[in-house]
Amino acid sequence: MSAPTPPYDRIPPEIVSLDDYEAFARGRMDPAAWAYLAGGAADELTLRANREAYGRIRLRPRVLGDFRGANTRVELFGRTFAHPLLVAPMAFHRLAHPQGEIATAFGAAALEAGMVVSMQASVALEEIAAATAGPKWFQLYLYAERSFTESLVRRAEAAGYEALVVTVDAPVHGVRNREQRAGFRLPAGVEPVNLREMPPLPVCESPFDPAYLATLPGWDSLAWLKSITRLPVLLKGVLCADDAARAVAEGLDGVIVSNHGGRTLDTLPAAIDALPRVAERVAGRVPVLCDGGIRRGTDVLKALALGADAVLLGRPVFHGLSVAGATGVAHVLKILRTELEVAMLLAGCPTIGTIDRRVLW
Ligand code: FNR
Ligand code: LAC
Repeated sequence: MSAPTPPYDRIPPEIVSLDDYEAFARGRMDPAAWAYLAGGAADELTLRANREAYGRIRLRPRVLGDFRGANTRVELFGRTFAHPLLVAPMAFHRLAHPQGEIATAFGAAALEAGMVVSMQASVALEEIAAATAGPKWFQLYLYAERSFTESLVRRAEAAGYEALVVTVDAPVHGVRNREQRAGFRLPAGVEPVNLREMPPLPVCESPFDPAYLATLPGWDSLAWLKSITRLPVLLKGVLCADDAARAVAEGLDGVIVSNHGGRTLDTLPAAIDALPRVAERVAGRVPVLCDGGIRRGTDVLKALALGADAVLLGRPVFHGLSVAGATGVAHVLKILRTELEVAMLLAGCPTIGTIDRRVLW
């Protein structure tokens, strides 16, 4: 595995969109690490669908609106965010940059973006939290065994994380053929450092091996988690309105509509296509967030119009990190935020609260 190319100290001026960042990042990362980052499950139909679905939605412009006091502020769990863009949890940022999640945290904080830190981060969760004052949430997977999870939750609470995000759509690694063909392995020096004390999961040929099945969490695991923490708990990886309704009924504090960036079960629908029914069922009782394929301010506007309270950005953050470290992450978020403002202005929406289905053609 080759080390990533050192980041630019000046952002190339021809980078003006998130896709430009992807094109620059592709040539800079090790090919196997790129396959891990960019790839999805199986034939990558869901990976592509996430983007194609946004492209099919048409916007409806409005002219000559009154925009005095216009802003992109949103409130989530009692905190006001300057805009509705958060960094999605992603493992191993050190694949893209020697400082890994620390650099990402600086970039996010510069743009006042919330950051969701992955349990599989390549830097200690305490160091990431301490690096900036920006708001951070902690993402984790649950297992039947609870004592390690409890210790992780206590660490996240002590470090100042403001919410827990439990990812439920990946109890098993997806069939990641691109990753397999590239022979991706973590390079020396990049590891999930927060999981050093975790009891190892059994190595099984089949996910139906009883030893593996014994590790899987259930709704009771979420009830338990709620019982041991006062932090809001969001469920990430919900596409089905029935699951979202159950989450609300179980007392969870938010849902994230996501197909894991097309990385788990191929041929799932695009996240944006699943969002409306989830949002309708949740009916404003808890925040609904959405991720997958968001690359344009117009995509953000569409997600908000179809019921999202905020959105998360995955791979483009990694691209920015690879190209120009913290500055690249900040620039990615800045591009998207400015595009969102342009789209809001042209669609006649001075505030996030005024965005609804009327912005759709
Ligand atoms: C992810 N994702 C993810 N999700 C999660 O809950 N925990 C994790 O550790 C990871 N790790 C991870 C690594 C990499 C390299 C990628 C690309 C993605 C999924 C992520 O949070 C998010 O759902 C998607 O990336 C969103 O789609 P886009 O924006 O990448 O299209
Ligand atoms: C992934 C795991 C880490 O998507 O969630 O690669």
